[in-house]
Amino acid sequence: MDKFSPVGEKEITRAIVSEFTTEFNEYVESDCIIVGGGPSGLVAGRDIARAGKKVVIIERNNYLGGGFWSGGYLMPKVTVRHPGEKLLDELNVPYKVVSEGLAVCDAPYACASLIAAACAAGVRVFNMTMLEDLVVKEGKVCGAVINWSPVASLPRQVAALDPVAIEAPVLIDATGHDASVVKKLEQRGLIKIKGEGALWIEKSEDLIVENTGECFPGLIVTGMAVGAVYGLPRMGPTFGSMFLSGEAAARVVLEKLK
Ligand code: 48F
Repeated sequence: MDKFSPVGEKEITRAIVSEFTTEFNEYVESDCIIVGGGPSGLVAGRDIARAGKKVVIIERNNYLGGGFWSGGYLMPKVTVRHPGEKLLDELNVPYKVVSEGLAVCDAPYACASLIAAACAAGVRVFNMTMLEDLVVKEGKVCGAVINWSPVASLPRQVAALDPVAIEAPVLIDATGHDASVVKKLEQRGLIKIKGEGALWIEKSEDLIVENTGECFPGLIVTGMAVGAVYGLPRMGPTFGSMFLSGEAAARVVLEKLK
């Protein structure tokens, strides 16, 4: 049996620190910052990176995928209404067509495949990183104020640790139902969030894709955050529009970066 190389603690620590800081330094300025690594953010990131742009996802958890790991009701089966299965085909994720226009697949298989596709395309990820605020200059969003998630959630009197900021000419709010990025603008009276409507699957998916786009100069909204911002009906445990909305967000970003 092969023996492990005689590498010890200091080499391992240096490898982590130097690789991370080199990459962080490089991505302090990027073409696009995506906040939220759920299905819509991952699809958007994959397409933007594939176009050769520098894109970073900031994610408050230590894992990507958001609500994509489970289908609904603690059951890891993802439903996708037509034409959303196109993405499953691209990712080579097996699925079953259970009725006309409705496909079902395994959530962990689909989620892991999408994460792998985004990483393979060149998306960088800062995990355990929370968006605390936005950089807004001359009426345009142009950066994200970030902190480590555990620090950001501590009370101010315990950890008055200043965050840092990273810059990009365009940001995406892919934070799901919370619309956490747009909320930062609302707190300053710069935009009004309507809040998600009641569940209506047949209506919501098309509306989410149609309304995906720039909601404030420099800020694109995608995925369930679109529903929250524009008061669209919730769509429940189905994911096709998350994929198509992510693709639509990427197209808007690439057009703006031209
Ligand atoms: O919630 P999430 O999966 O958003 P999505 O891409 O997809 C929604 C579906 O998963 C599901 C649904 C469709 O059936 O209704 O809910 O719209 O992923 C959002 C990600 O954003 C992260 C959060 O941890 C999650 O991984 N996030 C939210 N707020 C912040 C954040 C923040 N302030 N900073 C960093 N990450």
